[in-house]
Amino acid sequence: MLRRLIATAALLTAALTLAPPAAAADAPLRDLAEARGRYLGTAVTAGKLTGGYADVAAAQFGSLTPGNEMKWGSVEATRGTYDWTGADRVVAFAEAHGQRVRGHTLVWHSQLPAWVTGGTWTADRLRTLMTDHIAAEAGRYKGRIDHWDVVNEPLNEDGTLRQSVFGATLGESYVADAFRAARAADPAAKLYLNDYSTDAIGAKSDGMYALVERLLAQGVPVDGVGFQAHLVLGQVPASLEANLRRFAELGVDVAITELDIRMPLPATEAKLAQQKADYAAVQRACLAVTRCAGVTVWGFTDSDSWIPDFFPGQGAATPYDEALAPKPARAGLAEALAPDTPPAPGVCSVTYAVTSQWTGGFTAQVTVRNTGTAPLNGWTVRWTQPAGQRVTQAWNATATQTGAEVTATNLSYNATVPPGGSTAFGFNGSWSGTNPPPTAFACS
Ligand code: 9MR
Repeated sequence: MLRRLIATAALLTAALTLAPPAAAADAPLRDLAEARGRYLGTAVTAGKLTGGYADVAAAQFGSLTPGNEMKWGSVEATRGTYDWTGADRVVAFAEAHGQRVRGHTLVWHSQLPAWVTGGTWTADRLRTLMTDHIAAEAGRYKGRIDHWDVVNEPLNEDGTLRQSVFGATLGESYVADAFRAARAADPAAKLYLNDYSTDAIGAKSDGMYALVERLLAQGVPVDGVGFQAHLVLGQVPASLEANLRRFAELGVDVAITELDIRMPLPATEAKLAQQKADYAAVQRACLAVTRCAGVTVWGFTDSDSWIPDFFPGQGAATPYDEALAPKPARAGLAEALAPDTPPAPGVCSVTYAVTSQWTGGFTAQVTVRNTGTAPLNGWTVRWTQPAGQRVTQAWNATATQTGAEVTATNLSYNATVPPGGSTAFGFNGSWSGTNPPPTAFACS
């Protein structure tokens, strides 16, 4: 048979990039989170749970936290007189919409009734007041609360015990007593220790870590640690994920409990884009740690955020604007929660060359190059024969042809192609008339 080398080989490239599923951005955040085995929650204000506010809260979030309604000062402003109106409303709303509730909070130095802060208490008396309060509140909602923030903000910035009325009067033992009382009142609830400025690895989170270690060593029923994550634009701590992980490795769950990301007003497109990246980074840090149960935003709309009151000149800290329109931050959460893309990003290119041609026959070499950043674990190249050519024999790949369509897949030994690497396969084909190269390749 006469073989003739073709001097000019036909070279073609084709690349295919897999895009994230288009539907993910529009899906309710609560469903996206649920599909990843987590919850996405929000703090709410009971009195606002009507109209559009209620619609977004119900549709988008799988967990609700009463922003203020379960605090001691809200439920027992007058000693012995309980007002559960706001708390009941949030719990009933959540139950009506298939949502969980994070109870917030049983023991905190702030938003206490004046009669507690103004009183003079012996250690025994204060301890009993505290455990009675826990029994009353956690008991009322027994079986209906997913997580309880049992003790909120127990630490100073340097990681030592805050000298609140509880810390100063009772020492660290109040934390253990609070958890034991909460377990007795509602055995099904996961019991959390919650604080702010513990998001990064540092003095305060080291103090929290040591506290949790001591509590667990004493058999105190601490189930989880909450990281409030009241963050500043562009300053998601680089150590957030590692910090969550080290607590998880102690044997407790972790959660982001009060996420908001504030910016100097006015909000600009650039600041909102940064905020989107920041929200996504926090969500991803939680997803990266198996024991991170979920993320709660501290208010889902800028119209219901504490930031402008506490940080004059700052705001726009939540994922929805004041008119309940989703901001880029909402898309950041959705994108981070979108279903996992396949491990190989499917980015490859194809080079095709006819290396020899003779009357009625030809040999071609096809090179698959991985242009992505992750290994290709198996590959498929598809093309259409433009002029009736037929593949008669292939090597280094399995090639099948149906009509004009050819599909070539890897063999076991050349399935993996590292980033930047390539692999080649060849085939013999038949032709008549002309033998033009395929015009495009799909590679995945
Ligand atoms: O969102 C709450 C706001 O409405 C109250 O005015 C404020 C009073 O301190 O508390 C806010 O919530 C806090 C939460 O209970 C504990 N972590 C810090 C939160 C922001 O201050």
